Amino acid sequence: MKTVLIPDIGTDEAVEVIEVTVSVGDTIAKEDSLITLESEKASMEVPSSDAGVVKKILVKVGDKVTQGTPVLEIEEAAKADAPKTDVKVEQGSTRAPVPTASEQAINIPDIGSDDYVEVIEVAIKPGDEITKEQTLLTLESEKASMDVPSPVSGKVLSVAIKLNDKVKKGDLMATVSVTTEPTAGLEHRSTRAENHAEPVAATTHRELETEPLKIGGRTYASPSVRRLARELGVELTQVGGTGRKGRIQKLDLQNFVKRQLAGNAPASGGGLPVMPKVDFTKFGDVETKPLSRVKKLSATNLHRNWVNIPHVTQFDEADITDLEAFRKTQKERAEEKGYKLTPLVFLMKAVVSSLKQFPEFNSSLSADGQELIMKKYFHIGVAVDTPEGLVVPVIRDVDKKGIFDLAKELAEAGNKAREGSLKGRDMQGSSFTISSLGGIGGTAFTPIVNAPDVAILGVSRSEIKPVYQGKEFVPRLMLPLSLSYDHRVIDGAQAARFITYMSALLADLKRIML
Ligand code: CAO
Repeated sequence: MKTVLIPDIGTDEAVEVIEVTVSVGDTIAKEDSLITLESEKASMEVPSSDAGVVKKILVKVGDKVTQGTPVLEIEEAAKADAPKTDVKVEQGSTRAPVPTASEQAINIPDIGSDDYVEVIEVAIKPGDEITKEQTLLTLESEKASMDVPSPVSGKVLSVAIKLNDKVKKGDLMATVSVTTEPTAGLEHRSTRAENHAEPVAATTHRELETEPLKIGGRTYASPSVRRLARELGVELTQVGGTGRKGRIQKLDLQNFVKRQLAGNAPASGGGLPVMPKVDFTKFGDVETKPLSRVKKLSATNLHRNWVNIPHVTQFDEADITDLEAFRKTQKERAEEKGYKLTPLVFLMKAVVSSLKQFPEFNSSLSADGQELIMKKYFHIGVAVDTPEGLVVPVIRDVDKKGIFDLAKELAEAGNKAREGSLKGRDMQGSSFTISSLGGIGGTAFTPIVNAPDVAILGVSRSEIKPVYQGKEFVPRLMLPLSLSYDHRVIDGAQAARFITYMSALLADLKRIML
């Protein structure tokens, strides 16, 4: 057994794990990406130093790691060469004329390698006013992308580097007329002051040359673009990249925001009213906590869905007295195998039967809103509550699976969600979503449609209620259902038929088991 450690990531500071890209049981090759890290200045993928089978994952999303932190335990495959961490040496760098004594030279900082690295974005031009820490350019090697921030504020006099140049530590980037005191530790020479930018974390972001950029898939963007996207609340998977290999550039992001504002602004102009900034300390003691990455991501999605989709929620109650009696007879069988048989698996089956009966509920609206894309598959998203926030793993082909298989898959997906080890693809491709709060409580709620789905079923806690059956009130176990739907696709009558059909199914054990 071998423990894979975090390699030198170019900084001693702890960096956050934002994605775990492997699972226990995966067979990995040397240099396969294991996790993604993100600091203030860099995002980076950590490649495996060895090949083998993953036996244990020792980090989770949200953990802070440094060089030497154990990532995985693997059972080693055949001994392989050490990973290649160097970038290719290509042509020499472009050099500019030596600046005059009144000018401040800014050089390429220590980038964690002595080799030449390509300039993939130049963010300044002569005449620009720049501030300290502003990104001047972005570099990219075979395995790393990094922003180079300015160590000073001032006015750019000349730019010594152009797009696609190959540069290395010490090369002149730009000359600046400095308006603030340069930072301590700058090199000064007799004829000029030479100013090295702060070293940024060297990254190991390896790009898959053959994989085109996909909506919902992996996005390529420099740390500064990622930061800007976060500040603007833009999900990068929504933005088309026009850079090399689909890389999202600052201009792409700006154009995306402009388009969104133009599209969403009401006829009267003005867009959505902005929330006021409130100083809560005026009212008492407060503590400010950062939102988790999962919370920030789900906040963006939920807000987008809330403002774009005209929601209506239809309520009903299903009589699950017989179903519950049956579940209790089967519960132990599932527990012997190590998982729980909850009402949720029966609901998944009932949902699929209802989707077959009412196919519009198993569709998506095309991006231009002109067509309905009818799905022939039945992949059900299940909202899972985790300490980091809400995630929605997708259980595939529910129509083809029995209740015990579904219970097992649901338990595995829930565990992965709580460990933070779900991969992007585990959360994609749903055709309908269930959000069950039945294990917690409450009588009803109005879930937000999980676009591009067109409907979502909210489930609350079942309760014994008196139900009038012909001559008398009879105690029955009633399950509250809340069906939210996109009113552009589904009419109220259809929704009422769907939920009535589903309630009837749940009340009839024989039909549901078929
Ligand atoms: N009525 C009564 N009891 C219910 C119930 C219901 N509708 N649903 C579940 N229960 C019971 C279960 O049977 C279980 O009891 P036992 O252990 O005695 O069998 C208990 O409640 C706990 O269930 P659970 O929550 O662990 O399991 P689940 O399969 O019902 O749900 C999961 C799994 C992952 C969906 C759930 O853990 C979860 O995270 N729910 C929150 C989802 C959420 O946050 N949604 C809001 C999103 S915002 O739209």
